[in-house]
Amino acid sequence: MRIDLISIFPDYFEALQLSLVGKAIGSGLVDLGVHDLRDWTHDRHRTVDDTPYGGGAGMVMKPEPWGEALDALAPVGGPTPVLVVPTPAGIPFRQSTAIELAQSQWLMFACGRYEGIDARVIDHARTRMQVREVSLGDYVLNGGEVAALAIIEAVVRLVPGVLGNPESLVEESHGDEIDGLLEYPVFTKPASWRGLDVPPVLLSGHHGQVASWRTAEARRITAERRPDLLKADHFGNPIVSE
Ligand code: JD8
Repeated sequence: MRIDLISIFPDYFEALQLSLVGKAIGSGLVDLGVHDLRDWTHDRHRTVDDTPYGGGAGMVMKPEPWGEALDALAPVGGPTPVLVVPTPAGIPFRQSTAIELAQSQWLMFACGRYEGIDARVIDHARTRMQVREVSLGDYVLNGGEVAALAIIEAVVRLVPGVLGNPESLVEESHGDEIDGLLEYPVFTKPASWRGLDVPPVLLSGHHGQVASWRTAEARRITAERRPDLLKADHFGNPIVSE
């Protein structure tokens, strides 16, 4: 998978060289390109922003540098990426979005700052490539970089060959494979720590009982913290025990 990132803070993405994504880059499963938007400015102040039409606080990112950057990185007539644009006005990013994006061969992230990117940049890009405006969640960040980092981690770990043991994908929270419940609690040695003991069923070796305990715990925690994830009955009430 090819991933390109465009930002005025390219150093933000040094973190991608670490851990699982770093290994995926090292093994060639992921080909990463990080680009400074200012490389597509032509004035000595390398200006990327200007005042908003219609007034209002803050500054807006100018369309020209973005247009030139996208033309340079995805030349017209050539193969096109899926342009991923993090924005608080985007469609919520979910595990299902990550699974969809992981099918793509080429992702390009347009990371905005200030009050956002001139809307014509996205309208123009839509004329020649798939564009996904996504939001990481209902809170305000100062730019798209952190969202891009989270989205890339969620997507790259789904790329075949990246996860050492793809089995671990099967049981995950929000995983579409199983029932979309939240994670059950996990434990490791020692069996007793500061007077706190691991639930005996987990030491029993009785796989059936362990599985039942884990499912019951996953349901309990989901009902407590995310009833919206639970299947609802005809009246819309969450179905906790099946
Ligand atoms: C991109 C500029 C800052 C946003 C004025 C603060 C995503 N879940 C999310 N929250 N915030 C973002 C996000 C924020 C961004 C940009 C994404 C580009 N900003 C702006 C509008 C209000 N400032 C996000 N994904």
